[in-house]
Order: sequence, then C-alpha cells, then structure tokens
Amino acid sequence: MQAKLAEVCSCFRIVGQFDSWEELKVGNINKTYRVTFARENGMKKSYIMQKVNTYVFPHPEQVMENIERVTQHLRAVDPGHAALHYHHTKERKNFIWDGDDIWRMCNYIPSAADVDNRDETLVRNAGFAFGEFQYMLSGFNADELYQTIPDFHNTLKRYEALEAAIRENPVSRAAAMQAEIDYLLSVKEEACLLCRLQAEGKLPLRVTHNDTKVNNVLFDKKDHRALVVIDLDTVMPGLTGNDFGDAIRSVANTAAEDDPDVSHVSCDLELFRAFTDGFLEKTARSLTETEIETLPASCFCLTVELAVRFLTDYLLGDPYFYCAHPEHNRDRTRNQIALAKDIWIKQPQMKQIINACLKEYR
Ligand code: GN1
Ligand code: MG
Repeated sequence: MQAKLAEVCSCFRIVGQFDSWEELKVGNINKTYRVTFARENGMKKSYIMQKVNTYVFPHPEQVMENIERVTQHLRAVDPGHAALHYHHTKERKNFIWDGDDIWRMCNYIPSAADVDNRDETLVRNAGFAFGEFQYMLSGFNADELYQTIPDFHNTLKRYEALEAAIRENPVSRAAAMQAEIDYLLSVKEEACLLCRLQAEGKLPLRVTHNDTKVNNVLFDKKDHRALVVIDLDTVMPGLTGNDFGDAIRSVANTAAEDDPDVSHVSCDLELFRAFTDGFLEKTARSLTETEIETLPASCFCLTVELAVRFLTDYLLGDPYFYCAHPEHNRDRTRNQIALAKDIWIKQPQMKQIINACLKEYR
C-alpha cells in the first residue's frame, strides 16, 4: 500500500517527501488514508488521500466538479470558516485515474478523534453544522450540480429496486428475510411520504448534503465545536427532510448502525432534541410549514429507506456496501427496521420537541 500511496501522491502538487501513512476506518464506501509529507525544514504535514468507489460513483469527474464548486462557494461565503480544499495535479485536475481507481487528495484538518456520539453538546453542534451547511449553500444555484447518484433519496425508486431484488433473488437469500421483507412492504406508503410530497411540488428543493452522519462532521479537540462538514460526494439538490431524517437515524440510535442485537436499538429523544435544537437554530426561519410538519416523518422515511437499501444489497450479494462479514447487511437491515419501529411510536414526542425549539428560533 505504501508504494501505491506514494505513487498516487506524486501526481499532486505537494511540497516535500512522502513520509508515512495510515488507513482511517471511516465510511462504508470510499477508502481513506492519512498521508504525511516531510518538508526540507523538517516540518511534517498531513493530507487526506481517498480512493473513490467507482461502483457507487460511476462518474467521479462529476462528483469532483460538484465538490470544487461547493467548496469554492463555502470558502467565499465565510473565508474564516475551516473548509475542505482539494489539491490539484500538475494538469490542474482535482483527481487522478491510475488505470484502476480514482484518487483525490485534500487538506487534513486536525480534529477530535474518537468523539463520543452520545454527548449531547457534540450532537447539538453537529446539528448546528449541518443546519449551517444548508444555510451557507442557500445562495448556491442547485442547477449547477450534477446528480452524482440519481434518485439517491427517492424512496419509491429504492422500493422498486428492492422489489426487483426479491423477484430475482440471485443469491437465494430472500426466504430467510421474509419477515423483514413483509415489514418493509407494509410501510411503503408511509415511508414514501417525502418523495410523494416532492413529486406534488409541496416541498422545496434545496442544496443538501445527503449523508448527514455525525462522523461526517469534524470537531475541535478542546471544546467539541463543529469545525467543518466533510464527505461532500452526495451534495445535490434535495429535501431538508433528507438531511434531518438521515441525521436522526444515525445519531439518535442507541446502538451502532450494525449492532446485530436489536434489543439495543431505540431512538434516544434527548439526542433527538440536541440535534434538532442545533439544526433549527440555523434553519428554522427559512423552512416552510410543510417542511417543519414533516420533520418527524422524515426520520421514519429515511430509516426505512436505508433498511430497504441494506436489504436490497443483501439480496443481491452485497455489491454496494462494504461488508466486514457475510451477514453484515442482514444485521444492518434488522437494526434499521427496529429503529424505524421505535421512531414511528415516538412521532408525537418528536413533534413536541420540534415545537419547543421553534418557539426559540422563530
Ligand atoms: C454510506 O459515505 P458513507 O460510507 O458514510 C452511504 C449512505 C448511508 C451510509 C450508512 C454514497 O455512507 O447513504 O446512509 O453508508 N453513502 C452512499 O452507513 O451510498
Ligand atoms: Mg458518504
């Protein structure tokens, strides 16, 4: 790996000699490394090198063009804010193709390692960061962006893919997943609420992040203030509810996303409150009534949607999500279903919490 990383690094305009590397275990899609260069004066400087998953992103050049535009906009809106900056090659491109893979290199922003995702202050700060991200991009023309993954949060299309996988059943896993299949099909109408309202023109399209996990925010080492939102691969036109619901799904789960013991899974309403408070501080004044009203439902929709995606991948033999063991996608599916059921029951409490936050920020 060292030789490969040194080779791809040498294509970018970086000062110094390749010194060391480590793999960072983040995300289910791309491979991420921290690479360190030594300069002549003895100083060392780190960068993030990523291998982009071209199964997931068949048009990486469009992903990188989006990222270039979005990061440029963010840097212009608030020059003092920490920001991602992708380095250029000698040919002034922000990625390389080495014959097998696409690689890209950006600045390394020192941040808190191993943050406690259950810490309410940190979760509130994450909500603020994603709200601020949406706010900072509100002046950005969404038409300029490619759809890097078309229909990414189109729940109806995700269901169609699941239904096809059930029919084709290429690796004979469907029979063992009948209970999960039955549940997901039984809530299809409720889970497709957001995309139905979108099709009816009742929800505005905004520039959204579309992968709002807390580990896509970097935090200050000392005070855990949010520094910057990372992982911009899926920044596309989308719905506020996509970002809000996906964040709650990931942050308020009392278990890890792939915990096979579903008795650990529930939606923690204190963490829900913390994220919501931070998110609404930045967005409350610009959201429409329908957007606000559908925030609790968005948590259900996005959780079911991910369960549908995990199950589809499982039924197809795991082509999409990185799997550490053969039943990884099965466990993820069951976990998200357990969470969806709990979120469904907690809709009234979620509404109350949102209303309390709105009193403060509207
Ligand atoms: C993937 O980027 P990463 O690995 O954190 C996925 C998200 C899922 C998430 C579930 C491009 O995110 O949509 O919510 O896994 N990203 C893509 O952990 O499919
Ligand atoms: Mg991602």
